[in-house]
Formats: sequence, structure tokens, C-alpha cells
Amino acid sequence: MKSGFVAIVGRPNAGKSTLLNRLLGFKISIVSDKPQTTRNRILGVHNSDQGQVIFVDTPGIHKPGFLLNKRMMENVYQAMRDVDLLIHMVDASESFGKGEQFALDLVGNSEKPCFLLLNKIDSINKGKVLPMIEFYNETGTYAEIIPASALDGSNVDLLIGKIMEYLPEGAPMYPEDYETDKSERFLVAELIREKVLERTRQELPYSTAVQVEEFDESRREKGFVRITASIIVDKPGQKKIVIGRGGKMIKEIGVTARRDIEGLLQVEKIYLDLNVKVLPEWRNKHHLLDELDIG
Ligand SMILES: Nc1nc2c(ncn2[C@@H]2O[C@H](COP(=O)(O)OP(=O)(O)O)[C@@H](O)[C@H]2O)c(=O)[nH]1
Ligand SMILES: [Mg+2]
Repeated sequence: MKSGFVAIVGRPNAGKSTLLNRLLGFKISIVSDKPQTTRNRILGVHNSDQGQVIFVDTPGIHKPGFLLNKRMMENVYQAMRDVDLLIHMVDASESFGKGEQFALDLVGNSEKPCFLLLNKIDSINKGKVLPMIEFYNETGTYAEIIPASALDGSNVDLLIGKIMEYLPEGAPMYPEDYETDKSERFLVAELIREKVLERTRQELPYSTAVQVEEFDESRREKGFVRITASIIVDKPGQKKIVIGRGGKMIKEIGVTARRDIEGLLQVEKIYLDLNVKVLPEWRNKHHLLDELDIG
């Protein structure tokens, strides 16, 4: 049996969280078309006849500005130190630039074996794939180069097969029913944040956090859970946007989040109480980041 840790790293928006969800077969890490969606390290456990792979989803590799971003990058470095194998994910539909070079150097300097996953091949001209493989092959950084699509699942089985070849022999580290290191509370907050990200633009996605204040599961056996959560923003103007005209936006966020949370917790009905709080400069304050369990 094989057993080991694999970190999924790469630029923001490469598709890392989409891949983690695909590998596990259910949604554990939120996904959006905005960069810097993932802020924490998120463990997801994959079991098969061949062994156990513990995948670590990470924030996108970027140059940090706020304290939040420094902590996000600290998560990337730590994940890279702690694992047996790295998967560097690249969005193959984007042209190579400075940001990608930065990521390439970062994984190139690591002593861990590293795979390159050329993602989003569903969205590009097939003729572009071979030259990209050649380009990355010449860097000498990668043990394997795999074109794939996290979205439609192409070559994801192949990826798992290759991972198994590189992982050490060993007994599983986690029991078979252990899915993630994150609490339901954390996952609930993330699902709500995902709904905010879907509906906002520019600065707002970056300056939003979600905190679950109350998680009342005293009636869970009967199929009801009551959750109170705050959507945290940086400025009063942002609060107005999140609430929306006549409360329209926050209502939509609530309706869509509730559906997902019902699926996550496998209960019939969630009562979701949402409010919006302004916490200026939360992204630069250690105690708030700790309290919000971010980074
Ligand atoms: N066409 C296409 N889109 C993808 C693929 N993988 C991810 N995406 C999209 O890319 C965006 C970023 O995905 P996400 O998983 O959040 O990226 P992350 O920031 O690296 O975690 C989302 O809009 C995804 O739906 C893929 O294989 N093909
Ligand atoms: Mg992500």
C-alpha cells in the first residue's frame, strides 16, 4: 500500500481547488473565477485500493501585500515543506508571464519531486499542448508533465496513477472515513464566502471574509440546523453592496448558500441568519485573522 502527502500549488486561478474537488469526488474547497479564492491549506483524503493520498490544496502563489497575503503564502511554503510530492498546476490557456516564472522558480528550488499539470486543456487548441510540454520539459524541474482538465476530469486518473508511483510505501495515516482536516463550521463559512465571490467584483472579493457565529445542531437528528454567520467587509460602502438594494443581494447569497450547506451537512433544512459587519483593515490584523481562522 502507498501512503503520502501531495501539495497542489500554482498561480491563483490555475484550477487547484477544482482539481482537489475532482480528486475527492465531492466539493471541499470553494472555487471561483476570482484570484485568491483559497486562503488556507485544506487537506483532502483520497482512498483507493492502491493506497491513501492526502492532498493539500493551497492559496495561489502571488507576491503578498497585506498581512493576510503573507500568511497565505506562508501556507504555501509550509505545504511545500511538509509533503512527499508537489503538483504544480498551470493554466494552459494563459500565456507564460512573470507570475508563472515566479511560481516555476519557487517549485524549481524545492527538493521535492514535482509534477507539472497543464490544466484547462479542454479550453485550448490541441496544437498548443506539445510546445508547452517541451518548454516546461527543458526547465528540468518536473518528474512528470501531464496535460489535463480538472473541470471535465480528463487525465485525472492518469495523474492519480502517476502519483501512486512516486509515493512511499506505508499504511494509511487517516481512517477511511476521514475526509478533511477542516471543520464543518469552516466549510460552511467558505460556502457562504463562495456565494459572495460569485456576486461581487473588483476589491470586494479580496476584502470579504465569513465567520460562523452560531452553529446550533441541537435538532440535527430531526434534520434541522440553525446557523448565524457574519459576512465581514472592509468599508461601509462594501456593506451596502453586499446587502444590495432592498436586501436583494444578501437574500440571494443566503438562498444559494443554504442549498449548498444542506448538501454539505446532509440535513433537510438549514436556517441561515446572515448579517454584514464592517471590520476596517481586518486583512492586516493578526488577531482578526486568527479569530477568522484565515491564513
Ligand atoms: N475550462 C476550464 N476551467 C477550469 C478548469 N479548472 C478550473 N477551471 C476554472 O478556473 C477558475 C479557477 O478555479 P479554482 O479551482 O478556484 O482555481 P484555484 O485558484 O487554482 O484554486 C474557476 O472558474 C474554474 O471553474 C479546467 O480544467 N478547465
Ligand atoms: Mg483555490
